[in-house]
Amino acid sequence: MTQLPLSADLIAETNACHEQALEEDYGALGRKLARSGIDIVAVQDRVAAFSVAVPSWGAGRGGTRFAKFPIAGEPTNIHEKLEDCAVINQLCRVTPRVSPHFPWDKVSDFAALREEAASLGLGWDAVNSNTFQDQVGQAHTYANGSLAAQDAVTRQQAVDHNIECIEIGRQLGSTDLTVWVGDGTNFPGQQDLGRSLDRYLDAASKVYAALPDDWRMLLEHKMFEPAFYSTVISDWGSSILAAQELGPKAKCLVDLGHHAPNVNIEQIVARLHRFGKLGGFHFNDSKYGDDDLDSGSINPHQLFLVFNELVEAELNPRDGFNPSYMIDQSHNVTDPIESMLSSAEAITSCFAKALLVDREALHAAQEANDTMMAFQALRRAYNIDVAPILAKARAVAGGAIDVLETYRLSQYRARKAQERKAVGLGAGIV
Ligand code: LRH
Ligand code: MN
Ligand code: MN
Repeated sequence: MTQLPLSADLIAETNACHEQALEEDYGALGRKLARSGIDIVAVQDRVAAFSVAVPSWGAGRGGTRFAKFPIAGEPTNIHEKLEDCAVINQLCRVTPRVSPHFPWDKVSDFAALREEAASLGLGWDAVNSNTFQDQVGQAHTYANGSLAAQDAVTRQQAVDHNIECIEIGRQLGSTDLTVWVGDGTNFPGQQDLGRSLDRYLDAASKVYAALPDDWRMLLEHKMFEPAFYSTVISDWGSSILAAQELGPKAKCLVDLGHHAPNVNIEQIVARLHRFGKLGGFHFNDSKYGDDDLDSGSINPHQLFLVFNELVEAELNPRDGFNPSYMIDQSHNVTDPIESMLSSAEAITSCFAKALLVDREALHAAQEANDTMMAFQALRRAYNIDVAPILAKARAVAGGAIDVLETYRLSQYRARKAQERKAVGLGAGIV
C-alpha cells in the first residue's frame, strides 16, 4: 500500500484556493495556443508523461570544500532521503524515481529498500558508482586514480565496485549504471595522457562486460575537478570515443555543469544524438564551473535550447533514443526539497516550451535562410508562460497547484526537525 508523507487533504484544500485562477489562466493560454493551431490538452498530456529523476544525495544540504551548513530536519540516511523524495514527487508529480549513489546509500537489504520506495510511490533510476573517494577499510586508495589507475589491483577494485553497483541496481530494478571517475592529473607529466585512457578503456570494458542485456552504461564526462591539469574523461569527445569503443550499451551522459565556460551544450546534445550516443542528463545550472546550482536559475534559455534539441531528436530518432533525465545539484543554501521542486518546475517548463516551437515555421525559415524568422520561431515559444499547463497537469495527477506554498503550509521540515537526529558540521560532498 502506498503511504505518502503529506496529507492529501492539505493538498486538496490548498489547491481549492487556486483552482479558479488556474482555470482562468489555463483557459486564456488554451485560447492563445489554439490561435497558433496548438491543442493545449495535447501539450498537457506530454507534460503529464514527462519525468525527471532526483538524486538521493541532493536531498541533504550540500556544501563546498570549505563548509557545509546543515538545516534542522535534513535527512541523515537513505530511508529519510526517500521520504523527502516522496514529498517532492507527491507535490510536483514529475519526479517518480530516485537515483542512488553507492556506497553512500548502501543498506543490508536492497529488496526491502525497493519495497520501501514503492510504498512511497517511488521507483529507482540510474545507479551511480563512486570511485572518486576512499571509504573506510578500503584496500587500495583512489588517490592516484580508479579505473585509470597505474596499479592493476586498484583498477580491479574499481571494476569490482562498479559490478557490485550493477548487482545492487538489479535488485532495485534499475537499468542504467552511471560512471563518473575523477581520474586525472594535477601536473604535466604526472601520468601519460594516452596510456591513462588505455587503462580506463581496459577497465571500463570489464564493467561493460558485466552489464545485463537491457542495461546501459552512462559515461559522464567532466572537464576538471578534482583533477586540475588533465582529466581522463574530460569532454564529450573523450566520452563518445570511449562509448564507441565499449559498445552499443555505452552512452554519454551530459551533466550541464561539466563543460568549458561558454561551450555550446545544445550542440553537444545534437552531436551525441547524431551518433546514437546520447544517454542522459544531469540537470543543474552553472555560473563558473561545476557549481551544481538549481536548474534554470542562471541560464534558463540554455536549458530551453537543450530541450529544443531533444524535441528535434525525438522527431529524428536514432538508434535507441531514450535519454534518462536526472537532477544533479548541490543545495547549499536552500531547503533541498524546495530547490528540487523549483528545479523540476524549471526543467519541465523548458520541455513544455520546446514542445510549443512551431517546427514547420522553424524548418521553413531554416530552409529559406531566413535567420530572423528562424530565431523568432524559438523566441515565440520561449516567451510563452507555460505555468498553467504544468499546474493543471500536477493538479490532475493529485499534486499541488502551488508546490512551494503547499510544502511550506505542511510544516514538513519543522516536523522532521523534531524527529530526525541533527547532522554534524563538516565539508560537503562533491
Ligand atoms: C561529479 C558529479 C557526478 C557525481 C556527482 C556527485 O561532479 O556530477 O555525477 O556522481 O557529482
Ligand atoms: Mn553529475
Ligand atoms: Mn558534477
